[in-house]
Amino acid sequence: RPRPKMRTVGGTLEAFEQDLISNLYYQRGTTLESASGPDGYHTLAVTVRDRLVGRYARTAAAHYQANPRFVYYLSAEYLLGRQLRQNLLYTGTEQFVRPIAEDLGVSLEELEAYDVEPGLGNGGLGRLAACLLDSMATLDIPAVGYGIRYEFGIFKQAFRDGAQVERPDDWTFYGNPWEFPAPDDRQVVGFYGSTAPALDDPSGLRRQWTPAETVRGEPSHMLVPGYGTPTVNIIRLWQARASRESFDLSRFGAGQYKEAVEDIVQAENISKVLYPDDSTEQGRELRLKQQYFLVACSLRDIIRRYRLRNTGWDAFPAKVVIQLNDTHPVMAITELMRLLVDEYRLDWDLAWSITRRTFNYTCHTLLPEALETWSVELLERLLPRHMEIIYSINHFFLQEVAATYPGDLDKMRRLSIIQEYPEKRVRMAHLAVVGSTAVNGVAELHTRLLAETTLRDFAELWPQKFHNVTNGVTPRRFVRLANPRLSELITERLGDEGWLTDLERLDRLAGAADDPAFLERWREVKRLNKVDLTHQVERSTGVVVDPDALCDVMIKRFHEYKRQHLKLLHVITLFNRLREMPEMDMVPRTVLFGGKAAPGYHAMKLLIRLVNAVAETVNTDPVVSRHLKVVLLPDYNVSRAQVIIPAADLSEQISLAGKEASGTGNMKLALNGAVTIGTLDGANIEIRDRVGAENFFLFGLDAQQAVDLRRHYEPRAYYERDPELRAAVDAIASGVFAKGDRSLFAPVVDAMLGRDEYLALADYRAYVECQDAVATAWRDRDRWTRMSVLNAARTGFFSSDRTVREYCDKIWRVDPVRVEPD
Ligand code: 26Q
Repeated sequence: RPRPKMRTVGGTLEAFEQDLISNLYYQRGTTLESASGPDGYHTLAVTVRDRLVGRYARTAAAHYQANPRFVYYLSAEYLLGRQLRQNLLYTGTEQFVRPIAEDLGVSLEELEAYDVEPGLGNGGLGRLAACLLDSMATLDIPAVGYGIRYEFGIFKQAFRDGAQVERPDDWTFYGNPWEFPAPDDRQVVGFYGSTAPALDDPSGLRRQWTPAETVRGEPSHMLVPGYGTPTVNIIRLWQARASRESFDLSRFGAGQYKEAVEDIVQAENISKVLYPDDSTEQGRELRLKQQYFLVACSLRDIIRRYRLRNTGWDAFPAKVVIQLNDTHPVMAITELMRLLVDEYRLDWDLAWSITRRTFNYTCHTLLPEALETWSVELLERLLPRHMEIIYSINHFFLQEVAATYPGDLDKMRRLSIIQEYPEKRVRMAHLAVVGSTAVNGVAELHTRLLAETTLRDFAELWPQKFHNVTNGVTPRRFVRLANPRLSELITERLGDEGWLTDLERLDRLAGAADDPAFLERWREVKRLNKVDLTHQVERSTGVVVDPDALCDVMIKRFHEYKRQHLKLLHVITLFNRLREMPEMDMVPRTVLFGGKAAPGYHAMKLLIRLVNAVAETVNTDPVVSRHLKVVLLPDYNVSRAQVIIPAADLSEQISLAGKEASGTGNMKLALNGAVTIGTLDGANIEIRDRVGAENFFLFGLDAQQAVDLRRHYEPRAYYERDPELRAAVDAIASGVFAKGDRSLFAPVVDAMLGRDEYLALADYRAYVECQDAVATAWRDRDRWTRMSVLNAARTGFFSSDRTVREYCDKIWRVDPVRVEPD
């Protein structure tokens, strides 16, 4: 689709400068002479932000006028990344800021240092939500994102003696200039209490819930501008506040100050902190409270918005489509039923029909331990009415099942929303599938495996419900903002910036892969990006690295299935080879790790210690360190990703096949010209299909082989058969990385030789040989650069714009609404 040319709401440079001075004076209460760094940052931020407000107002007006079908994206997590640069880009004001800042004797870089990243998510799922919102706005899709305004986001990671230590992320300490509080739209949410029959309901399906505790949800919103369009959508974040009754005046009067505020503290704890678990279920009461809090506030807000322009309920599913980002917000299904049946007095059947037509569910995992379940006992206590509703939903659903499969009790047991043994629990994924119109996986393999394994019985019962929507990433943040040098080169070659909103145009770069002059410039861009990264590495770790070395990166949460330990075995193998043959001609490499481990995930925290210990040993070895450097960059987050990704030569995507739902870092790296070494897992498969097998380093078992091997797997056999593998494992066991202490890393060795849950030893030989092929390819500079160019040229498919179009076509059936231009 043709896009209008980028519009500037920036006005003139003079007007921008005037607004800056005025905002400094009236918003910060200070003057140019006495302004501090934070004053400068906040002033710039609100001045840029204000240029989006007009667009937002026009978007809201256009939406009100058109009364369109809206997408409501419900997600417990958003990883938006820093806002300043993005908003400068989207408003076209970056051009003003440089000269003005120069005049004032500050740099944009200095000011940006105060721009805090809202870390309201763990990893891939939260970042995907942010990419989809960016693309929805860019495609003029009427949409609102709903989430939680955690007071503390994902913890900050530091290392002490190589071990991960966590510090709270007090991200709003200096204030957040990007959000608008909307206290008028607050909501009240109940918890606990009891239920009773509704007086006039013979069916018994309508009941009355009297909560024992109430909490207020206060919304604020952040602007989500589209690129190259005046559309500005919002993300609405809820913060828990004590409802007015919580302040116990009688206690306060009696001098019991602590007791008087106890309920306030309780209530406000709900949105206090993001749970830092990635892909492992942590069934905590407070977590369930968070989930219900998000859902209850958001649904009331959705209904409020619906009623601004519509009456009755018949049109509800036509005007409202709710997308559930994994199972975290699935209680929304139950809550909508409760609102419709108990509060708005609709028939059960009508309410159920409306509900099922309204919701869709995206699944992001295959790991059984990541499938959320909540104990019936907890639900009965915290949300008694919702538990009753779940029982009723399940009752009617199982009637349907019994009609389809008469007498098949085993099928009923497997499909049931309630798991009976070893204790009664609610399976949130089952509730999600039963209550949704469409269910989707996030990459082709993932969707296939969902339908064949995790959700097989459902896929058999309702095949038409299942869809694939392969993930994507926004090229605005992950190419244009992260990699301005490459962006300029691409724009120069393609003639305009159209690729930023039509990423498949990158395929026109393929011709340039045979142009030696272009290859030279491509290499130069990569080199300059590597120099930038080198500085950051040196600043944060003190390690000096060579910008001409192969930059080998593995950036993602630490998790066993992702197999950082397999990468480490390769590093140790290179170390052993260099120790054995100091004169060998090895390709110089910098191996960069980045990622956090969940604070309670002890195996991964120990692995982090080991990575740091290996890094220390490698980097201080006079011989080895001439060819090899190993760095674990602390506190990996979106901002750091934006520095690392443009500098990467090699992208490590080495999860055990069948475990990584999709991956999105793989896409960001390929788009920035990194070549992938990877398994046939998640979206790696689709990346390889597009870039071509000759431009992708494939190794390892496929998903079927992994399943087969696991049935009679003996990791020790691999250890005994392969001398290099044995040497690598023995090195860990020997204590060389622990100053001779053989016990410290013994659990890592035991896990490898004992169960080796994710078959790292089975894939080791193939991986090391593939890495040797990488090194050979690297020596041929033009060959490598050609591969790099072709990776970028052929991965335009992985734009989240394409992902959003697919959601629109297959699931949402929404149309864009154009907003009046500036
Ligand atoms: C659940 C219950 C209690 C506490 C925490 C959680 C929890 C939190 C976050 C469970 C899972 C997550 C995050 C999952 C996630 O990020 N999944 C990733 O989603 C990406 C986007 O689709 C995929 O690309 C990745 O493959 C997938 O791992």
